[in-house]
Amino acid sequence: MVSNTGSKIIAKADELGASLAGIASIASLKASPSYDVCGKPPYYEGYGSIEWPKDAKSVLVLALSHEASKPELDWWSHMPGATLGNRQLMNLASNMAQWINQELDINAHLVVYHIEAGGIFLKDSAALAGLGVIGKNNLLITPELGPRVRLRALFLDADLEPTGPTAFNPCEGCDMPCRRACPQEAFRDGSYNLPFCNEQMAKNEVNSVVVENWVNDSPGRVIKYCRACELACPVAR
Ligand code: B12
Repeated sequence: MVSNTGSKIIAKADELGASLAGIASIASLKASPSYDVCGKPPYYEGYGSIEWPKDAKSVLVLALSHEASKPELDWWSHMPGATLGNRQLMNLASNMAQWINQELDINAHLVVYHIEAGGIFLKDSAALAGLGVIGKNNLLITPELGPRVRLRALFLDADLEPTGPTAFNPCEGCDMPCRRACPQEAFRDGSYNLPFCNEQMAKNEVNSVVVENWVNDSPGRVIKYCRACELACPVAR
């Protein structure tokens, strides 16, 4: 059961344009697999020790649909927010924070994107909030939109009842087209290998393209980061 305050928050997120929303506790995030590997070699030394605001007790996770038919939402460029989808999510998060602060007397504050800058593990948060589960492609898979979502979050200085996790289990019995689709074979060892994935991201950066009619009808240079493991997922397609 979601608390009354929690359901009001989720209903408001829905009204303001979130595709999905849910609540997780900071305590559960501190017990999550990502928290455990943070600061540790071989990949995550750069994150250092994680410090989140000490009054934050819960996180509100917001998801926005990134359907394959709207690839431009995901194109990265030098503009505030970097992608059109992330700009929408930042606006949504900021409108939600304002509403929660004013209407519910709960202190809500924006979470930065990057973990090393004080951000949170958005996939773990979303899984703990019951939006979906972490799939074989190492992405959050939701029943409604598969992995084709982008995430943002707010810290809430209130102990709200979590909305997850969920028993959804889409990868069971799947023959993993996501893993076969990877151009770098980043799953060749049976789990996600970050350096291989990073090689693909670096290639995508070198191959940035100019798009006509980008922001304000002007041409702009964009990076189309690889989404192969995401777009190959059959869930909700
Ligand atoms: C750094 C980063 C990258 C780096 C490194 C990726 C990585 N996996 O470490 C690079 C640039 C390579 C990258 C690539 C991609 N990324 Co990225 N990335 C991030 C970022 C900023 C941090 C991720 C991170 O370091 N997490 C912490 C580490 C420790 O987690 P992890 O290695 O991914 O895996 C942990 C979890 O899976 C967890 N876990 C496993 N099982 C379970 C079960 C439960 C119950 C729980 C709670 C947790 C859990 O344990 C693992 C660690 O042991 C997040 C945004 C954010 N603030 O979270 C976006 C994010 C994860 N990326 C995203 C996306 C979409 C991508 C790409 C598809 C590229 C693209 N076009 O955007 C690829 C996909 C790669 C992949 N298959 O994982 C989305 C994911 C959306 C989704 N549906 O899941 C995010 C959330 C950003 C967003 N805008 O919404 N990314």
